[in-house]
Amino acid sequence: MRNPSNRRNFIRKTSLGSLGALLGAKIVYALPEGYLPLALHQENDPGKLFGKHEEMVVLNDQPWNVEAQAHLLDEPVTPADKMFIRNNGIIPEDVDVNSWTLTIKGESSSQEKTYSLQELKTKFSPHSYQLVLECGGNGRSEFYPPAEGNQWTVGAVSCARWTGVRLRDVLRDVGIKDNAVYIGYYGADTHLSRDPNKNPISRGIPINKAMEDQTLLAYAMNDQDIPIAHGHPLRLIASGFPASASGKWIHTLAVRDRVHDGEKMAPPSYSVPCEPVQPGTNVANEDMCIIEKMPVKSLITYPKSGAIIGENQKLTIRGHAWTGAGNISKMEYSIDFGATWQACKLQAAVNPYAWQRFEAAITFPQKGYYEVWAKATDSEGISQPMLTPGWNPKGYLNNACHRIAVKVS
Ligand SMILES: Nc1nc2c(c(=O)[nH]1)N[C@H]1C(S)=C(S)[C@@H](COP(=O)(O)O)O[C@H]1N2
Ligand SMILES: [Mo]
Repeated sequence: MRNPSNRRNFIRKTSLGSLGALLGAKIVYALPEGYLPLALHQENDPGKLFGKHEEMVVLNDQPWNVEAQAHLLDEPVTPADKMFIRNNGIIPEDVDVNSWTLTIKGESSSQEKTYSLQELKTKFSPHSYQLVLECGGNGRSEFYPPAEGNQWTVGAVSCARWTGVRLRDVLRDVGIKDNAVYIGYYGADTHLSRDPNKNPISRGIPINKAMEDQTLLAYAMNDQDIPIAHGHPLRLIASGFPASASGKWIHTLAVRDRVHDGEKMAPPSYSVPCEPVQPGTNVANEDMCIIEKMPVKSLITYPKSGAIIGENQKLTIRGHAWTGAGNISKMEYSIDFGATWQACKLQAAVNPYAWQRFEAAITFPQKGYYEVWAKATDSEGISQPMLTPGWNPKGYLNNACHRIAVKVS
């Protein structure tokens, strides 16, 4: 495993001679004390550190928060290099697969039980699903007044193929009490303050979500070990909920007799006003509700916004649509700012909580500038709004229609 922070310490302690060796060339003039040759400043490059695609956008590097752009998400299964990274703390540095364990405990667990990774993999049957993970704050940059936090545009969403064991199977093996209402997770990442007694985040899911077929303790992504930035060697996957419920680097799960009370579980974190409020309102925590189901949403992943086509040429657009429960029943596009809508071809989901591919061939009436808007409707009959919906203090759940610019010339 790559280990950026050990590397940094090594560089700090090392002599000019060995820095030269790292560079592959002699450093001719002495560097001032504490200076690092620019050529070695790759610590802030998510491409080199995490193998991310060069068009991924860094929103923050302390902690790492990196988003995709719409056109990078065109593949049906998101590859690791185009998957957004959202961290609240510092990525664990020394992950040893051989000694990693998962402990299940908590007041509503019938016993405390610890499994090695090997035990999890051999004792329970494996299941693979393509599962959408979308950060609750995806689209935050559109809210006004603005909300603090990472200014995600549209790229904090992915749909990879996750493999693991069902959380339900493990919970049944341990035994849970009748009064169990919530599962809380604990991961191995470090709080930004480096205080070992603080968790960067410790959220969870209600027991009925924990019992679903697609709720996994995953040890593989796209048929490989999970990349370190995404939770290697074990993460919870609870698709349909904000991705903050899908804890990375999981070593402990607590079966709780109340809503889990870990870091960033209680309002205002990952919560919205229970009743709509006017933009800019100060909302008391007791008037906020924890987000569960994510809303209906879609993304045009081809072409990239700004496409230019010739007159009389048809434009094929495609993308994905998803929703927090049920499925997408209708997908439409508009080239006249929503005055009229046309149907897109829509594929069924390969499994619950996978995104669904849509496609359309568009004819434009004459030369000019157009915007193509896409709108999904889910099986509950709920559609995406054209405008940024329900302002909320922390800027969550923006599921407004995505749009791209097209010029016909
Ligand atoms: N241990 C741990 N799990 C975590 C987080 C974290 O900071 N630490 N961030 C959460 C949030 S807010 C999101 S959106 C997803 C992001 O998953 P990804 O980085 O694999 O895309 O992980 C979630 N799980
Ligand atoms: Mo998130």
